[in-house]
Parts: sequence; structure tokens; C-alpha cells
Amino acid sequence: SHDMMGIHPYSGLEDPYSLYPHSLRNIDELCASIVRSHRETSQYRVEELQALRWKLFSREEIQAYQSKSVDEMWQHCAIRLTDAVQFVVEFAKHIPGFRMLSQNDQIALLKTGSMEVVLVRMSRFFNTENNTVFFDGKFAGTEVFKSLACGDLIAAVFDFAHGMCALKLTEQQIALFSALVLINADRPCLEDRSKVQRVQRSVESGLTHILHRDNQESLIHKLYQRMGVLRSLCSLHMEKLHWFSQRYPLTAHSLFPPLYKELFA
Ligand code: CLR
Repeated sequence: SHDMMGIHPYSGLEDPYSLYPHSLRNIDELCASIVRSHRETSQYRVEELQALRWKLFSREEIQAYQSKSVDEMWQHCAIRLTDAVQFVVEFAKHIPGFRMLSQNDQIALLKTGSMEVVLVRMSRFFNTENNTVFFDGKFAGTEVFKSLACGDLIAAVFDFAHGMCALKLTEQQIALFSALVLINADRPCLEDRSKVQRVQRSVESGLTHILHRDNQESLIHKLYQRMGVLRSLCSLHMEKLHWFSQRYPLTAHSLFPPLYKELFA
């Protein structure tokens, strides 16, 4: 019966082999769990962000960010990023099937995927009309991040957000896409790849299901393209982090948040 194959994300008692969503009802339940988890961990609702759209940093405030030292600004951004990553970890825990993976595989997926999901989520915090992102309570353009001394990364990240916004995804589509970015059986260092693959397939069918329902099947190709861009952005982030830690070992070792170090260092 379908009830016996039901996915109960919060029970912790799921049978791994029930993860193939054989019935439409199961797919609906899977999508509903992922959308709920996204909503509960997304920090701000779209309407709230919409209302804050024109709250920009003043010239003086921008100058204050620009006159921070490289390591001070890196530390500041690392803290903000780590906050965002923490919400992504919470999101992951409620993706049906995620918690049935081994601790090792959960960490391996988060190591490579959490930053990517933060960047997907960034599109919700982005104003394409003036190319600004919600950061520290107001909207900030690329110039705010000048003292990080990694203009190419910042430009690429803003570009990516712009491209994501152009897709005009719904909250449900963003939720399912985020889950798919995270649950990827091709990530390095996985112990039980086939188990991850089963979870991945269930999330894939969830995404396909809602795109079909929304009559937007053509989006799937664009989303897979975006995943390629995400991968290159994250390797650029790692490259910059490596550069930074060599230059400022003390900040990187003692002042970066432990979770940031654990996931990216
Ligand atoms: C992404 C969506 C999250 C909330 C959030 C928090 C911190 C923001 C992040 C968003 C977008 C990217 C961001 C980040 C802080 C610093 C970082 C603006 C809006 C920029 C791109 C600088 C990265 C610097 C690293 C190289 C350290 O739910």
C-alpha cells in the first residue's frame, strides 16, 4: 500500500527503499516537506525582502566597509556566510532521506553543497534593478565588498544571482532546486553513493513533478546549466579562501567561525 511507502521526514524511521516515490501522493508529500523546510529556514520571506528593496547603504556606510582591512572584512563576511550556511544545514536535515545517510555522507554533501545552496538562496535577497544584495540589514552593491580584494569572485557571484533572478523561480521551485543541489551522488568522498543516488532520484522526481505542474518543463535544462556555474563559483571561493589563509593565517585560524573552517578549510 502507498501508506507503507509513505515518507515521514520527522519520524527518523523511514525505510530507505521506500524513497522511490512510486505514487503521485508520495511525490506530493516529498515536495511539501522540502518546501516547508525551505520556508522555515529561509530567514526572510519574499514579501519582507520586497518591502526592504530600497533600503540602501549610504555613501558613508559604504566608505566604512571600504576602509576595513582585508582580514577584518573577510572575517565579517565569513561570519555572515556561516550564519547562512547554518540555515542550509537545518534545511538539509529535513529533506526526506538526508538523515538516513551516514554522518560521513551528510558532511560530505554539506561540505560541497552548502555554499552552493547559499548562492541559490542569494537570488531571493537580490535586487536586479540596481544589482544589490541584502547584507547586514541593507542592500549592498559590489563596491561594499571592495576591501575583500576578490573583485572577480564578487562580480561572478553577483552575475550568478542576476542569472538566477532572470529564471523567475517560485519559492517551491527554489526549494526543490536547492534540495537537488545538495543531494548530489557525484560529490567526492561519499561512502554509500547508491544510497545518495536513491535520495537524489526522489528529489529529481519532485522537481520534475512541480515543473510539470507549473507547465515549465523547459526550466530543467536551465537549472542543470546553473549547477555547472555553481560548481565553478564554489571552486573560485575555495581558491580565494586558500589565498586568504596563506596571507592571513592568524585570522583564518583563530577568528573564522568553526563551522566555516570545518566546511571549507
Ligand atoms: C545569501 C542568502 C542567505 C542570507 C545571506 C547571508 C550572507 C550573504 C549571502 C546571503 C549572499 C552572499 C554574501 C553573504 C555575505 C557575504 C557574501 C553577500 C544574502 C558576499 C558575496 C562576499 C563573499 C566573501 C567570501 C569570499 C568570504 O539566506
